[in-house]
Amino acid sequence: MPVIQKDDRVVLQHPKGASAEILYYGATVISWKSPSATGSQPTERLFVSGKAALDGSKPVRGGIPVVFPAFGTPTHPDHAKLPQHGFARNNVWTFTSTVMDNEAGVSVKLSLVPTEAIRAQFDHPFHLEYVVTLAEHQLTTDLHVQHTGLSTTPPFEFQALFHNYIRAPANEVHITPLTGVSYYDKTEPTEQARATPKVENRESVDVQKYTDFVYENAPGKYNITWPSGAIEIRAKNLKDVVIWNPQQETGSKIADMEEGGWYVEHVMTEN
Ligand code: TA6
Repeated sequence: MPVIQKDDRVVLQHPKGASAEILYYGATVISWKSPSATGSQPTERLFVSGKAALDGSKPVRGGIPVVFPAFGTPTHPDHAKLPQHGFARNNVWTFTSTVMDNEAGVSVKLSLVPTEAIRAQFDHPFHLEYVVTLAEHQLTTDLHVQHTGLSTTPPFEFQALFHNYIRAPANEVHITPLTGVSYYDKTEPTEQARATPKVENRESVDVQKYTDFVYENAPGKYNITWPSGAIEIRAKNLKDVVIWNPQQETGSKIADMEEGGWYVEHVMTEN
């Protein structure tokens, strides 16, 4: 099962048809195709906007951007110089190695270490290693964050998440199980309302309206279903989950967001 290194990306191919493409820029998975049933034609599982930049000029609008060390607009004093969603998604990672290449699957490792530009935004000793593993019907993404300083070097705080853009008809999806989970509604008009926790009382969550909900201490295993498909997301050591769909109201204000019913669902953790 080849691992094909190209100028700007690495392509993983599975003998039973699945494939994945990872841009070195942002270590962004920009394609994951897998067969619904063994032997069927592989289907693209991720959404990448037709207006997305893939040339490293800006974070990719779609796929699976890696968000580190801050989620959203930085609030921690240490993160004051960081861009929205941190620097992992807008820096070029290094292809480190092929980790596995056999019948079970193919797996590659990419890494990111502080450059001068990163240190100017985040002056802490770290080493990120990102392992992406493609099996016949599954894609696994593992982010390893290492503090590389001496024992006397102060620790650093971070948030990390996978900002998954799932290819699904936004107006027909249902996400479970989130009933009873506390969440913050970022679509609320005032800061106070956005900071006031709510409790999800619906049996399943849809994204037919503009949705930007941060669920805390969520189950860690999510079923996303729609009339013609489904996907399951399992999150390990990622205690929160964000459900975001800009819909037309907000999506039209995002320059590189393609019109049409897409939504993003991603999982995150606070560390
Ligand atoms: O994950 C949801 C979110 O935080 C939204 O609030 C929206 O900002 C989205 O991420 C996309 O952010 P971006 O910086 O990629 O435009």
